[in-house]
Amino acid sequence: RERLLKAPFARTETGTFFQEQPRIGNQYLEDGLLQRYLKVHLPPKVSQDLERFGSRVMDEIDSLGRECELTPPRLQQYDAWGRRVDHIITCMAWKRMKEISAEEGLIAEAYERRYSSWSRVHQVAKLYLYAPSSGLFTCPLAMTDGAAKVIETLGSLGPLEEAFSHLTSRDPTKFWTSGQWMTERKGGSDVAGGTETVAREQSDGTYILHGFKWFTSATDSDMTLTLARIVDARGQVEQGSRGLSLFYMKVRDEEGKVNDGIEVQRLKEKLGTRQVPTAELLLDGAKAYRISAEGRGVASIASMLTITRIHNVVSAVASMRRVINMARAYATKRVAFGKPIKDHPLHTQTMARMEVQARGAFLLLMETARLLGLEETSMATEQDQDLLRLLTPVAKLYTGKQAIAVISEGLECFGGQGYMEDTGFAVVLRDAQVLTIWEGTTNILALDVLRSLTKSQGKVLAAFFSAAQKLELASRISDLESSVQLIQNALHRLGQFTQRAGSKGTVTMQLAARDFAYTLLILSTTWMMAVDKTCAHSLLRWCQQDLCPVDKEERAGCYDEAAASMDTSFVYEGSPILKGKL
Ligand code: UCC
Ligand code: FAD
Repeated sequence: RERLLKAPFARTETGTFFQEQPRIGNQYLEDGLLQRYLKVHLPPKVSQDLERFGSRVMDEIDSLGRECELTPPRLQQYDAWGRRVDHIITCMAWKRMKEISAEEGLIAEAYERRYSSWSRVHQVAKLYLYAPSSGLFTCPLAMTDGAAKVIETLGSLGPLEEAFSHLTSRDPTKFWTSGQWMTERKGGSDVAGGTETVAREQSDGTYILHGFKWFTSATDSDMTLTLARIVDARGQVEQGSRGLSLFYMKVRDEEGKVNDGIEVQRLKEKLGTRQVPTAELLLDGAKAYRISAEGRGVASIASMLTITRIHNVVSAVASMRRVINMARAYATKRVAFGKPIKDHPLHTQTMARMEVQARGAFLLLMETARLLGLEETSMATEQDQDLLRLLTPVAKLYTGKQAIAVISEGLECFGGQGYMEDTGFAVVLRDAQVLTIWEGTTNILALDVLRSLTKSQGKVLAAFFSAAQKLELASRISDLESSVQLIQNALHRLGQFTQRAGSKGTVTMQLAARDFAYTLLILSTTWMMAVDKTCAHSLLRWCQQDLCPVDKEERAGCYDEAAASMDTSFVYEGSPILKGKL
């Protein structure tokens, strides 16, 4: 007879320890800096609204956001009987996000202006709580906000009146989202060189568009703004920026069916942002309304770019904050070498370095939103407007880079679990990578900073130096004397650089553009930290970095024309280009 020592059908034993999971709390209540900022500037009603919304994000929205990631959109091109339908199928959670966005007034808040110039800050604070749990519904919201802004700027006449009321509605049954179709196969940065889409005027004053839009995010949207070249009576189009006009187009009919004249070629297969349906679209006779003067397309869509770039900053800052908050929760639960990892000073130092980046970026975001609010309520001084023009590209380009670095470090705070798909952290890193690409790459935004300087004939830079006087506040705090000294010194070096730069050629200026933008960002963050007196520790830490990289690089000869040709030999060593084959 056989003697059984163990039951033949027992469960496998995998041990008794299971790590307690870090959970999302009310992100408003966990954010001391946000609370302090709002309490200073906005009535208590706003704090109450955000506390309530923080609970809603925690209890309802966060799991919907996860569902959006796990149930990505798909494209059904044909029905069972072979008819072309181009149906973009999104999950219930994504649809629910649209309703929630309307209910919470995530766009409406900015246009109702209940809190006058501070309405933008209120809206941005809400988006900041929402973004990391939104399943990237913030992407269509950014473009919706941008479209509303363009319409408000141009004047909501004719069909735009209806569009504006839908875009800014709090009624989920009426709320519309918008797309922003600027990129074609030939180029997304160089829109003027890349746009091949043509527009033919019809007898009723509308246009039909023919072209191929290479990237169109949130293609489930109700409408879009897009660029095209008008064909004149001789069948000619004007090339370059001056040939581009801006058009408004309804994307689907009342039943949600894609309009005739729009064919969805395919959905993009992306590294991240998989929650968002991003498609390639063929426009083959799509009906549209011209909404800018002829040839003023780029200039007219610029106000949309300002808004979407600020939304990009919201996403960058919010995802840094979320990863840090989750890492904070984890550090109290995870034990290593006999104690919670929060009690290992090196781990806390790592988190402090992330924290200072997130705080700096947060203050910059709020300052940009404040300036935007002033501009929209006609309360901005000329200096405020110039500063807004400067800070928008600077903040977009820098916070995108910060977010990738901080989130990457943040994942490491969870050890191997940070790398696992099902913990939900991997998606945050994947999604952050796009922040430096869409709405203008880092270099394109750095060049936009130069554009703002040239176009304003230096007024924008004067506004920057004038705002730097806020540092006075910090100089009165004795602990900060040495930091203020470092900052003043860096400002002086920057001033000297800009004087020298006036006599330099285009190549030098382009080579310096990125470091110049970084310098402006690093220095403007210092006075924002100085204004918030509770940020003394942040300021001390922030000042430990090189405060004027553009000066250092220039002294090292990095912007000389000779450096450009050396870079070419260095980068393309071994490439056919240097062997004269290309
Ligand atoms: O990526 C996209 C959507 C992604 C999904 C949404 C995500 C939102 C964030 C959500 C977070 C979750 S949509 C595609 C975005 N594409 C870009 O950003 C394009 C990048 N390229 C540029 O930014 C270029 O600099 C261009 C295309 C804007 C300009 O190129 P040009 O042809 O060289 O332009 P010009 O000739 O220099 O400028 C034409 C006019 C000028 O005005 P005028 O004619 O009055 O002198 C410029 O001053 O446009 C004006 N302008 C601006 N004005 C150009 N840029 C600006 C600006 N930033 N602000 C004000
Ligand atoms: P390119 O312009 O070819 O740039 C390639 C590289 O060259 C970049 O590193 C760039 O910085 C660099 N470069 C180019 N010119 C210069 C210069 N003068 N000096 C220095 N460096 C330079 N677009 C839309 O219109 N609507 C959308 O909804 C949309 N959704 C998107 C969604 C996703 C997920 C992604 C990834 C992109 C989306 N885009 C959308 C497109 C996006 O805006 C473009 O990809 C972006 O603007 C860059 O354009 P490009 O891809 O043509 O790159």
